[in-house]
Amino acid sequence: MNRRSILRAGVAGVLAAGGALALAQGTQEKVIKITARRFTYLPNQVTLKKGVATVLEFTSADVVMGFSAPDFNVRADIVPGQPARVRLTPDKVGTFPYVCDIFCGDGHEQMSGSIKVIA
Ligand SMILES: [Cu+2]
Repeated sequence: MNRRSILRAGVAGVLAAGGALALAQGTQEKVIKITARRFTYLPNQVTLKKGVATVLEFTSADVVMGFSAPDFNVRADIVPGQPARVRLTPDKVGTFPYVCDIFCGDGHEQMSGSIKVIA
């Protein structure tokens, strides 16, 4: 290998690394941010696409809340100051409820939302 080809190999290596990084960033999942506060989620309806991995990122604006979507077998504790991430790849089309499953006060029973999954 002469100097020039070593240089080329080095540049190619850097480009390949950059490409891998871009690929990693390109495959980043879709993230939907949801704020929970007594006794609502905002937004309280999210639309996902069947087969597309999505991260729901929950933040609590006040107290400890829960998130439970039994149709997809996912749940999380939402602790103030600590965003809770739930990864979900819907495998069915329809509208599915989710609820707060940690008692958060008078009104907790009404705290819910829905996940709409489109084809
Ligand atoms: Cu609650």
